[in-house]
Amino acid sequence: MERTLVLLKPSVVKRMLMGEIISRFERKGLRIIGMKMLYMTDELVEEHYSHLKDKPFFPLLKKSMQQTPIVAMCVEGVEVVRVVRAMAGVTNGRNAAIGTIRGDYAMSNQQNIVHASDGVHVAKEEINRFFKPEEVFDFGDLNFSSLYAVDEVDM
Ligand code: FUP
Repeated sequence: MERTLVLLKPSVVKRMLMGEIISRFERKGLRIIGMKMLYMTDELVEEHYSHLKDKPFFPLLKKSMQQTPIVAMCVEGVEVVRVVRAMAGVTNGRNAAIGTIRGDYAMSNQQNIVHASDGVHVAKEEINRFFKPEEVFDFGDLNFSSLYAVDEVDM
């Protein structure tokens, strides 16, 4: 089953919205199969946002990601990469549709609540960046029958 990486950014921790954001993924029917709180080191921010390291806003972005620990989650579901990106909404919270996470909780481009992997290949890389293999758990088909039709899951 497909997996993706979600980060709850420091603004979520500071605003005490962790439970609220996590519950949105659970309510959707996505399973959290790995979760931890950690400080992003300089190296981790630079690797994670390497595609942005030459942008003028990178120092500010880096600082914003290091204000508090973040919460990293490995989330599982059918087509979960696409579904979670849709749940997150577009990058800038002011432009994100109401009903999306960024649209409902963010007024900023940078303080935009969540990071979500933007492709299946990228998701694998990002999960490995934040989790050791033993920190991601395989629950098997626990409650798939209440989440999917039998022909939608490949177990
Ligand atoms: P996304 O995939 O939606 O997280 O968007 P990007 O990878 O393009 O952006 C990564 C982070 O850079 C986002 F958290 C927002 C931040 N950013 C800025 O701070 N300023 C900008 O002008 C653009 C992006």
